[in-house]
Amino acid sequence: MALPVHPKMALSCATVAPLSAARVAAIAVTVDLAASGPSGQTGTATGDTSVGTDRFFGGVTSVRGSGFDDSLSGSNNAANTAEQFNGGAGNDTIDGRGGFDRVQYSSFVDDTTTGGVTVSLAAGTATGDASVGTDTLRSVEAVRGSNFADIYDARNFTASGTNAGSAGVNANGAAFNEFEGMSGNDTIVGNGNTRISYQNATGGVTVNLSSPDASQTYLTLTQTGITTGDSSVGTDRIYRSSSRTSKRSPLSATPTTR
Ligand SMILES: [Ca+2]
Ligand SMILES: [Ca+2]
Ligand SMILES: [Ca+2]
Repeated sequence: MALPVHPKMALSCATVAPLSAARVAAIAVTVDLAASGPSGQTGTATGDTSVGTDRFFGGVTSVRGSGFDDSLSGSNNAANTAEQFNGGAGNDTIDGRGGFDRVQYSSFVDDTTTGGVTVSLAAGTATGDASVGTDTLRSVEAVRGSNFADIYDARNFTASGTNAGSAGVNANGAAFNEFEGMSGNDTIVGNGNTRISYQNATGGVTVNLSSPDASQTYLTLTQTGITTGDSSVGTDRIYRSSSRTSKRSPLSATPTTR
């Protein structure tokens, strides 16, 4: 026989952690991973009575927002670490602050992203269907896409501008960034310091950064490279601005450990 759950207990369980609370929040949440306070507090999460005011004391590096318009802010995390943000539905504002910060649109656990996402990294915008909304990105350097066909455009992504990268720049001033397309046939435009990632693929991938195909276009760009893999990857096409004079690949081959 199932034991009755006291309403107070149910509410308490739902408000223990900002990560789980966000799933049941009735209104947007504001999470700040750098809201220091008494007794060593390192961050806070606030919302309506479905969330309360949660304080945490270190060790929080990932945030899952509510289905509403959330405000999620990171900290100045150290080199070779990453902070991760999953805004969910709603028009979210995500500010990674310093360090390497990733927004996620993948359906890793029980997320419900139902369509592809279009990311303009320099402009700091990520748009999708109602399961994604229109998100504002600030100091965000990495995107984990949806399991659908995403568009990732990192052209003109530098250490200054609307969405400024804070994980280093190369000699041309292009800020380091990363895109992991997950499933779906994704479209990728690098900035000359872009890493493409397949770390969650369920099989090997074949990447050819020099595979031009004039029949494949994105806006005014033609394909310069391609990745193929199993259903966890799809066929991802890589493009480079036709106005570029450099023969450099738009994608970085420099291994890093972020
Ligand atoms: Ca949200
Ligand atoms: Ca950060
Ligand atoms: Ca994808």
